[in-house]
Amino acid sequence: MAVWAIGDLQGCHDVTQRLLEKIRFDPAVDRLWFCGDLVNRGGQSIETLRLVHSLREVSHVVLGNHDLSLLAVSERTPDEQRRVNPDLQGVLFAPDAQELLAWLRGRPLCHVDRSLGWMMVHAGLSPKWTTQLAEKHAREVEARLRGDGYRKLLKSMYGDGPEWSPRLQGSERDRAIINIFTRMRYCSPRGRVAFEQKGPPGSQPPGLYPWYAVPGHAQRDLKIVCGHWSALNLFIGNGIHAIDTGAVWSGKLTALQLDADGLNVVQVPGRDVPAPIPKHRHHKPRPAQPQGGQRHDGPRHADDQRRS
Ligand SMILES: [Mn+2]
Repeated sequence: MAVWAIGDLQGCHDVTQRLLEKIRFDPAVDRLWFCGDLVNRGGQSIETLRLVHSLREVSHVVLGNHDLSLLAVSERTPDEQRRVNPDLQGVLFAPDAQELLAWLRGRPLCHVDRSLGWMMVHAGLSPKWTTQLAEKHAREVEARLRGDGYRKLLKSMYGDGPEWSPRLQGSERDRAIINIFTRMRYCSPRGRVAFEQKGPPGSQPPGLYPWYAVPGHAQRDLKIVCGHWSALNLFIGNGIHAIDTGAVWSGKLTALQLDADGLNVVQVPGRDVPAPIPKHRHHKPRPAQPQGGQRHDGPRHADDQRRS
């Protein structure tokens, strides 16, 4: 029996399969924690989503910014959906899209196992958030994502502001919570997220800190495993294990064993080519796949780049 956390898949299905083989994943006894961004850019988003969905009884998944972006696009008109990149269109126009997206929308923003001693989020926590506060705020948004008003939430979630305050209400509160859980890298001591800063620590302007190293941040009683920040690479320190090692950017895909006594990290090489910019998509020969309604010939816009 082993519990493994796995970094950002980003539509890299074959890489994910190789990692599951390398850790000898056995669904009869082992469990998986996926730290979000299952889709986008890897070219195999629909296959990746089907794979994780097929493992849903033995897995926990938290939502990443790319997953939420896919959900938001899925509520737009077919004409608008044909403007996103072919990888996401492969999900949107798949025959089983509705089932997969309904399942994805039901995933949480954070997952906690207190007996195991771990919390999983995609990006980060606000400086003042304990693990208990983080859970509380995640549950607020998750209830709305699963409720009747989810379309409104998906429409209003875009935007960088306002910064988090416990006094926020309505859609501004939801947006601030979503931005912290799914887009955070650097922030100010007061918790203002610096969305434009994506480089490794040391590259940020004065007054900004990695979210886990903000002076005076809340004490946290669980270890935190997260993804999202590929420039950070595999980072272990300050109570966090960051495991987005850039599989989609020809880095690695990382598995971290959560129930091991010592550190047990298993990695496989990521995609063998860097992800192309959308209009120069790499056409890798792949087995035939169902073409039911899939469109790969529409105009291509860098829609997915907005929330990288
Ligand atoms: Mn991300």
